[in-house]
Amino acid sequence: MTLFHNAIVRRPGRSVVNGLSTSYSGFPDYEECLRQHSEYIARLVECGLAVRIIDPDEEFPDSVFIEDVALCTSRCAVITNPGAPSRKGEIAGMKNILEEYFENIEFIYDPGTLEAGDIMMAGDHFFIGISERTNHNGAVQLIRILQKYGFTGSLVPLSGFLHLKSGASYLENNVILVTEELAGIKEFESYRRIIVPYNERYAANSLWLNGTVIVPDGFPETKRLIEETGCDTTVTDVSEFKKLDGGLSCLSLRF
Ligand code: CIR
Repeated sequence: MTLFHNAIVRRPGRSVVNGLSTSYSGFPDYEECLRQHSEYIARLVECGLAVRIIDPDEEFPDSVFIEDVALCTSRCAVITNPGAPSRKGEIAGMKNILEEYFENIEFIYDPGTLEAGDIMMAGDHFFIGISERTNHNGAVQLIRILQKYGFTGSLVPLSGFLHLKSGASYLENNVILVTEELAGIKEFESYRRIIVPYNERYAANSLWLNGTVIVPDGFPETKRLIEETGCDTTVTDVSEFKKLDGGLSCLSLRF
């Protein structure tokens, strides 16, 4: 079972209201984003993580979704190459920060693109979603890096999801929380799958941290299903980030 000790989060800037979105639920409110972000940090702390908070980067509206710019494993960190043109510059500065925690830092290079929301870690295996943001070249580069450190990786072709973890989360102990669409895929066959009801599919992005699962607020059936697996749950409201297609995991790097 993976234990998590650290998290890195980036405060939302005022520009967050201009983040990428395919949702028609309106612009997020900046003050409410800040409030929800603070609440999210409190949940991480309650799960036993030391949280490093980095300053907002106004130049990049989506930079609060820090998960996408790096993969942090127990043996190395990988700085990604975001597929969204407006997000590429978010990786600046990440090397300096991650060097404080990791001896080994790797990179994904053009023409490969990769956003770490597409990577689901399940022990020493990493599932990599092929999406509009992560291409085959980026995924293959990552698999080679992972193999260098004794890990394995495999591809999960996606359609209809921004990222793999928009539709699936690993809850440790061989359990995957998953949407109906992804529940039947061959790659997940050997796992116990907990299927999120269609009207709660946003909650497929929940976060297992040291025995507790953080669930987005407002998805009671998913919360109940997770509790049935024996995990504790806690909720946090991320409704403002949902307006930007962001889920719980997107808001932090955890290792
Ligand atoms: C984007 O479209 O890139 C952001 N508005 C949302 C990113 C969400 N990140 C994630 O699921 N890991």
